[in-house]
Amino acid sequence: MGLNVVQKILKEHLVEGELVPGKEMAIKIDQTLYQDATGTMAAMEFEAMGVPRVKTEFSIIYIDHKTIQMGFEDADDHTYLRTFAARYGVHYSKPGNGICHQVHLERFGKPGKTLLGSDSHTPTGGGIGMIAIGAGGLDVSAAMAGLPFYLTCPRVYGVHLTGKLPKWVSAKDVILKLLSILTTKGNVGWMVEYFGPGVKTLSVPERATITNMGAELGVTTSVFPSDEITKEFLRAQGREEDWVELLPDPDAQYDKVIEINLSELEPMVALPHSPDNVVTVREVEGKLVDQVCIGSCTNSSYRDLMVVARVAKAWVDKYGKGFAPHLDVVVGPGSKQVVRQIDQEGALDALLDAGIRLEENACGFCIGMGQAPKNNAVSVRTNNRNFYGRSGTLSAGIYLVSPETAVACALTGVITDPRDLESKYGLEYPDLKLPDRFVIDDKMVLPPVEDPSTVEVYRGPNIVPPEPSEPLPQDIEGEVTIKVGDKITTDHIMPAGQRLKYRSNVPKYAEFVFESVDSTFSKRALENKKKGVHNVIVGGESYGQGSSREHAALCPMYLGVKAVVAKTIERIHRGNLINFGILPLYFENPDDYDRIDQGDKISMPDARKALLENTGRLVMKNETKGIEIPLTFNLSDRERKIVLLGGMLNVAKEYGGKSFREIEIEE
Ligand code: MIC
Ligand code: SF4
Repeated sequence: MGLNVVQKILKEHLVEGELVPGKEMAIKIDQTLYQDATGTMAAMEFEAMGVPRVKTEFSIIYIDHKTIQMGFEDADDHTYLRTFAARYGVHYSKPGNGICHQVHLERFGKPGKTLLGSDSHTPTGGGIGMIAIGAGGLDVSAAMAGLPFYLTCPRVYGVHLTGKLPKWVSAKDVILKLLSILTTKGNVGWMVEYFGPGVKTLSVPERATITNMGAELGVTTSVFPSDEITKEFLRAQGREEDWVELLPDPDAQYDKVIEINLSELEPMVALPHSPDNVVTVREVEGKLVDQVCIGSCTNSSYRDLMVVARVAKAWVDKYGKGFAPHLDVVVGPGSKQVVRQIDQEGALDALLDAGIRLEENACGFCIGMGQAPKNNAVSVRTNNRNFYGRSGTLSAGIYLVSPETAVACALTGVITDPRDLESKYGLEYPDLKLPDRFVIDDKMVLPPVEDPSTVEVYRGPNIVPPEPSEPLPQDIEGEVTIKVGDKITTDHIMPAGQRLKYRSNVPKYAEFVFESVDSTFSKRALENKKKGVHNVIVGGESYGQGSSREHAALCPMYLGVKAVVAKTIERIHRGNLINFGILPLYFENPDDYDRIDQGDKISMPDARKALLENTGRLVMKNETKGIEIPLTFNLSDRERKIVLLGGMLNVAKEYGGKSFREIEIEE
């Protein structure tokens, strides 16, 4: 039987297990990336592994998240990462060079390779035919140390693309459409592969927008084939030699096929506060807009900003006025290459002329690093997440759209279907071609030094290495310290924005766990810990969706959380919980979620024994209500050992270098 692209790359990289969907397998990782918000903790974890030099083909650290630098912390962290990189054989992309996923696609990604990144939007690399996966920092560090990456062998959704996008409709509308079909729930253990005649109508930046926001589906990654269009893109980046052809076999199979006819799509928008809350722009048109933000790793490419600039210029030329006077239009380009390229073509000037606020080439507004909108604002953005509170203003609503829709809203001041720019305002849709040669300038990427002994790793006062946790106790005895609802994201658990500067300092950052949900949580949990009372978190569906930040497990671990009991838990977060010794448990009967409340005293007798014997089940006694609630767990042998030992930090400390098969666990 023929293979699809996912199977081809996985087969080529398989080092443990088999390609049987649903089973744990391990793959070799060729490339890794850290960014600065997850990278400091991951780098400390790498150092704890005692490996002198990275063992991957290529590893890099990007400084793009923590660039606001209000205080010494961020700059201290950058210096730590720069010296760490030089010493351990890692490339370092300086602040100002661009957003990790955009730069990686332009300069370093290679079709057919595997990439593991400590950021959930690493799947952007799927736009050039890589298997690019987001994971917790510890997993990425382990890959840098030469260990394979463990994952569930995926089932594959084949998205069959036919037709061609109409004018004013773009790649963002494709992924919003898919989010409306598959939603953010229930896709754990799946990958997405795009195939069919529509594929060749999409450029690499468009494909990358689609694979980038595939992260919001909760799938492990998304991938496009590597074809002539990929080759053209790499040639324009001066790296044609990195191209290999990678197409599905003619008789390739998919576990489920989804049909999307590109010709039938129309402009879409994800309403607050979830990326799958998708309707057509027509359904909400006319709503007054307070802010428009264009950028983020989803939509900040040359292609995206050129479209915005051309449309804005046509408007200014025709009507003699710029963006609507009452709103702010923020543009955050994806990379230095993008800025230089659009500048050479006069598009930067056109944007400034229409009245943008130009942001640094960084994550910026997307992660709440500045540009918090006004109270109750309608903020229209081209990024990928509109989770509650993420923009920095709790009462604001974020509307996720394409660059075409964003510029239409910026010009008219209300939510506008961009097709109206032609039918009502007489503008033409720009006919855009990617350049034959992009501006190539890697001066802001520092290679590692030849002789590591010449580098001293800088550690400022903000760098506080994480403390390992204790092994899993025999009985879990404590309370439900917090009960939350469905779709709790890692932004709810561990806020970013203003709090990002504490990413390297767990005791300090832990003060903000669940800040936007219940600001008393952290204090209550710490008091319990001091009294020897175990903390348990109860969640609903899709607990831990969104970002890869391992702090959403690491800080709860520090506060003495021993277990999360939920209806479902998302993939990256589940991996992070295990890595930090927190037991992921599921309600056997989802209705039992309603039989437990915050503050209930609970116990899980013989929890350790259940794991040792791998029973797959244990009972939670709700002492307050006098009832028993059956729970399940589903852990591989490797994962059980990690949880029993209290997390990967303990494993690395006590068994560094040993394979999991050799580790014997005491009762
Ligand atoms: C995000 O988009 O939420 C982030 C910030 O890029 C995160 C990583 C982080 O929290 O540092 C992600 O997507 O993994
Ligand atoms: Fe940065 Fe936003 Fe992309 Fe995350 S989603 S990497 S914060 S631009």
